[in-house]
Amino acid sequence: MFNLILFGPPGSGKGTQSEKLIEKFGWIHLSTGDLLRKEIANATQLGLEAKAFIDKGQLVPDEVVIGMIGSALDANPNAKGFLFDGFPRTEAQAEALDALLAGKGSEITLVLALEVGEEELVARLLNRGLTSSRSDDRDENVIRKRLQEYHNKTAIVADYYAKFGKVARIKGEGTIDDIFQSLVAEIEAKQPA
Ligand code: B4P
Repeated sequence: MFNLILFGPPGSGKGTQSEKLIEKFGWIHLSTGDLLRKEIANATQLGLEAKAFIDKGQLVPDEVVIGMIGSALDANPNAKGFLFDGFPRTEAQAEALDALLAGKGSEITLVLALEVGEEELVARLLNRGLTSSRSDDRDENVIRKRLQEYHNKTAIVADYYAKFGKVARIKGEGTIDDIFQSLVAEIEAKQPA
């Protein structure tokens, strides 16, 4: 089983590249952002609680997202691989993911970390906010809070996996297709096509 984490700050292209990668490799796409937005759209109790954090640019509590990922893994017992998009976002989430995968006799294969400059990230997210229904993309203060959360709590996740030699850093600026080709090259080096 190939288990890929697509890592990077908000707006680095995780969602964009994930769609292309799952089409090419046929893995199950697990985006905690998408799962949370589905709960919000369905007005569930979990969704209402998550919305309060997301609208302030804060991370949702670990136990909520870990529970969601655990259920999604159990729901796909025959997957040939998983693409984790926007998860893990804290060291506690990374440890929980490792334990969940170990329980299934598996592990993280590769972490691809997209690197994009801060002002480019803000510009991309504000631009998406003009057309999407995402409330967290409309206010520059909320976007900057998300970036601060990333620096304070999420950036260390790449260091955590680097200790195991699993991280490749990819330049996330340029055309979507060029970045996609760089990601594919790293994946195929681990798993010949
Ligand atoms: P996410 O849904 O994960 O959203 P995101 O970090 O903003 O990135 P996304 O993947 O959507 O954007 P992308 O870079 O593809 O999280 C939203 C919120 O949910 C978080 O703030 C948090 O509150 C909560 N949450 C989610 N997971 C959590 C977890 N594990 N723990 C706790 N809380 C969690 O794209 C951005 C824009 O850039 C798009 O408009 C795209 O078109 C554009 N773009 C992409 N590539 C480009 C390129 N090469 N050039 C120009 N533009 C590009």
